[in-house]
Amino acid sequence: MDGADRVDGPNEEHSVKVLVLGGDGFCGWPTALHLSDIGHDVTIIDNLSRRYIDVDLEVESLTPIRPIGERVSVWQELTGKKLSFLHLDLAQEYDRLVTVLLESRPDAVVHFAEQRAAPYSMRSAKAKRYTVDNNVSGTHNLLCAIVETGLDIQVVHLGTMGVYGYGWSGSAPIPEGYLTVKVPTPDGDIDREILHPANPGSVYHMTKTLDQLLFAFYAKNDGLRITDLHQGIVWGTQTPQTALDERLINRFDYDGDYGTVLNRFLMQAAIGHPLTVHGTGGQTRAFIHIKDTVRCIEIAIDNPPSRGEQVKVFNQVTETYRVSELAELISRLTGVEVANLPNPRKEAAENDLNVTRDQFVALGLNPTTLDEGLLEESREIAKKYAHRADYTKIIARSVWNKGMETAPDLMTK
Ligand code: NAD
Ligand code: USQ
Repeated sequence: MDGADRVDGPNEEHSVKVLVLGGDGFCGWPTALHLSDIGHDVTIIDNLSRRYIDVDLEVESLTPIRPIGERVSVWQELTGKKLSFLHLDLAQEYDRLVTVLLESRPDAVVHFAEQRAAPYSMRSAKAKRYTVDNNVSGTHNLLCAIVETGLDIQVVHLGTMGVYGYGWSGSAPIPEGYLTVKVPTPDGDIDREILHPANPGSVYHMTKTLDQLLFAFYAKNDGLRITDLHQGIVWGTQTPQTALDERLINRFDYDGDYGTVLNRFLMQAAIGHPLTVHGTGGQTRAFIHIKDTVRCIEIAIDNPPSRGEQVKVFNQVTETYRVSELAELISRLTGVEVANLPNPRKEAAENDLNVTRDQFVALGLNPTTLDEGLLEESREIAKKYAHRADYTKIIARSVWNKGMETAPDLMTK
C-alpha cells in the first residue's frame, strides 16, 4: 500500500472493519462518518473522480467541500475516531486493490464508487463509454479481487430503483429484486423466481443492471455474500455527523447533470429560480433522505446473506412522489413559480410507481418522511451558500437523443 496516499488516524478496536468505496461522495461521505461514529473501523477508498468531473463541467458543489485529507483529519480531531483514506481507482488498479484487501482484511465493503449521474452518462459518446468502463470494470474488479484473495468479505452495493424501469408494470407492486413468474411447460405451468426484468432509462442506469448480473454470477459461482440496495433519489444534505463542523459538510449538487430533482428544487427556491419541471412532471419517482441512506447501510451490514445464498436485494426508498407534486409543494411553501420545460430525457411523461419496501422497516428503519422541517433545513443550507451558485449551470442540457430541445437560461447571474 502506498503510504504517501494514506491519511491514518489513531488505532482503536472496532467491531466491524469496513472499506467504503466512493467514500468521498454525496452518499459515501456521510455513510463513512456514520459507520465510524457507531464504532466501525472505516477506510475510505476513492479516486476523487467526482471532484475532477466538477472541474471539467466548470461547476462546484453548492456547499464548500473541503479536501478529503482535511475532512478525515477534522473528523479524527473532533471525535478521536479512526478514519483512513486511500486514493485508489477501483476500475483501473486491480492489483493494488487485491493488495489492499489482503492487507486490510475487511469484514465488509460498501460499494458506492460509480459514475452516478444519468444526464452525465448521456451527454456524449465519451461520457457513455467512461460510465460503462468505470462502473462495470469497478464492480467486476471488486468481485474478482475478493475471490482471488479467498477472503470472506461481505459486499454491500448501492444500486438504483431505475433498474426496474418506470411504468413497465403499471401499478403492480415492484418486488424487492425478484419476481415469481409462470413458465409454460408441456406438463403445465411451473413457478420460477427470476431477477426482475431490467428496463434501464439511461446508460448510467444500464450499468446498474449489468452490475446485477455480475452479482448473481459471483454469488452462485463463488458463494460471495452480496447485498444490492436499490436506492431511490437521495435528498437532503446533512447528517448529524456532517453537521458537526462546516469542514465536514456534505456536497450539494445543483447543476443540470449531477443535481437531483428535489435538491435542485430546494436550491432553486432558495435563489428565486423558477422550478425546472421536465415536461408535465407526471414522472413518479422514489425518494429517501440522506439520514436514512446511512442508516440503511448500517442495517445491511448487520444483516448479511449467508454463503451460498442468492444476492439479497432491498428497495432502499421511503416515499414516492410525482415531480409535479414536489414542485407544487415547494412552490406553495416558498412562492417560487413552476416552469414546465421541454424534457431533455427520453422517459415516460407519466408513470405509476408502487414499490415494495418492507425489509428495511422490518429490520428497524424508522423512515424519515418529507416533512416541512427537513425541507426547510435543506432550503436554509441552499440559502446560506446561494452566493456560490452559477445560474448558467442550472438548466439540464444533456439530452438523450440528438435534436432534443432544452430550455434557455431562465435567470442570469
Ligand atoms: P457521488 O458521485 O457523489 O459519489 C461517488 C464517489 O465514487 C465519488 O466520490 C467518486 O470520486 C467515486 N468513484 C467513482 N468512480 C470511482 C473509481 N473508479 N474508483 C474509486 N472511486 C470512484 O455519487 P453518490 O450520489 O454519492 O452515489 C453513490 C452511489 O449511490 C452510486 O453508486 C449511485 O449510483 C448510488 N445512488 C445514488 C443516488 C443519489 O440520489 N445520489 C440514488 C440511488 C443510488
Ligand atoms: N427532473 C425534473 N427537473 C429537474 C431534474 C429532474 O423534472 O430539474 C426529473 C427527471 O426528468 C426525472 C426525475 O426528475 O424524471 C428524476 O431525475 P433525477 O435527476 O432526480 O434522478 P435520476 O436521474 O433518476 O438519478 C438519481 C441519481 C442516480 C440514482 C437515481 C435513483 O442521480 O444516481 O440511481 O436517482 S432512481 O431515480 O430511483 O433510479
